[in-house]
Amino acid sequence: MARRIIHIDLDAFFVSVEQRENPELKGKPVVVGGRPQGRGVVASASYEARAFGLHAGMPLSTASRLCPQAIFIQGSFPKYREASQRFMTILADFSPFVEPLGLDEAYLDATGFESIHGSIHQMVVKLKQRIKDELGLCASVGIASGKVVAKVASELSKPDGLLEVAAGQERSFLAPLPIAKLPGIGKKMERKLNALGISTIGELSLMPLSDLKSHFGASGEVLHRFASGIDDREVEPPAPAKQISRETTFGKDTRDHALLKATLRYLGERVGADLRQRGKRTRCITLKLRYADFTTITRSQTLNQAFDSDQTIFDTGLELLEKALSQEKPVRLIGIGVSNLVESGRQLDMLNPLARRQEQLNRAIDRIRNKYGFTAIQTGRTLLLKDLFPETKGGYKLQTPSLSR
Ligand code: TTP
Ligand code: MG
Repeated sequence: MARRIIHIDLDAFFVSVEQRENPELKGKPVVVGGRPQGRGVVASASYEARAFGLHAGMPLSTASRLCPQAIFIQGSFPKYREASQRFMTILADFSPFVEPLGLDEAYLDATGFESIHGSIHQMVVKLKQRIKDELGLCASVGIASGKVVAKVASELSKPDGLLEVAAGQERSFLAPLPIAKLPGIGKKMERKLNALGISTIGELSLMPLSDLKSHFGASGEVLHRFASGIDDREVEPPAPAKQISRETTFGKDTRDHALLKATLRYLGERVGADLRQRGKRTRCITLKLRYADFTTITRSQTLNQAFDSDQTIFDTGLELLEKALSQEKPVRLIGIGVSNLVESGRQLDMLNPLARRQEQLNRAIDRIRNKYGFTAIQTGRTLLLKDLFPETKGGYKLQTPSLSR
């Protein structure tokens, strides 16, 4: 059966999330990436801003010179991560074979799904509509027999596009396009190929394989296949997480033990929620501290029984923290993680009434948080963060958005 591979990518992702929240920004040149006086670069530019030559990676100072009327927004990563998770959840409703590539992009294998939706085209129309209705975002999609052609097609169809390349048309679809459109060809390779007189993908596909290999080594062969529209790489869903962690850097280095413990409790609860959502338990807790002088330590503890309760994550983390704090150096970063994950066979703790009650409590808290937001219910320990950080539905907006995985 001919494969049908979908590549999907959200349009101007960070900017579109901001526009959804603030409709006044719609139809205007908008840049996410910080203040124009700052030293940062453009992360995402609206299509109106792109008309002025703005693009991702451009220094903000250049961007504001080229387009002084652009609206610059600092952006908020947790918000984008939440939108990304919801995007991936919608994709999972359409195919069990989803390979995410970063936050706003994925491959789906839809081979054989015509029978469910009428056609793959129809399937994608429904998919795009759900993303619009539920997320208020636009996606562009390419459909082809392999990943490379699907990706080129979605890129070419932007914004709000849908482009299907029929089986057998891969080579002729790619042929007229400039070589820079082929994934894997960076600036350096483009210059080298241009110097060899190659400017289109069609010309590249006609280059003798031996020439390509002598210029580019092993990648010459891949280049040859991709330029000819041949790509039989599978869509690979990600391997399950081996560890889950969250960390944050403080706005100011701190020796405040109450703040350190409250932050540890909060980060531990985030880890616990993630752990339970994945249906896992852990046996190993790791604490990470980075001091003001940038020395970093990690301390781990392995327990006899696998567990998934916030209380045990925190109690173990706190024990490790208290030992580490004897060092009296100001702390720059704190993090907590769990590893050694196992599937949570339910009823592990049926004989232990305290563990059973903790489990029930955690599930009740998870349900409330999923419905009303993370900070809707809090333990006494984390209340102190209320005065320090703004709250969002996803949780506290910490000083640095580096709640990492
Ligand atoms: P992209 O999909 O490359 O860009 P985009 O979604 O803004 O625009 P489009 O797809 O319509 O061309 O990247 C997705 C997000 O990743 C983007 O919104 C912001 C972030 N990003 C950066 O932070 N830095 C970068 O250099 C790039 C390319 C993206
Ligand atoms: Mg995008």
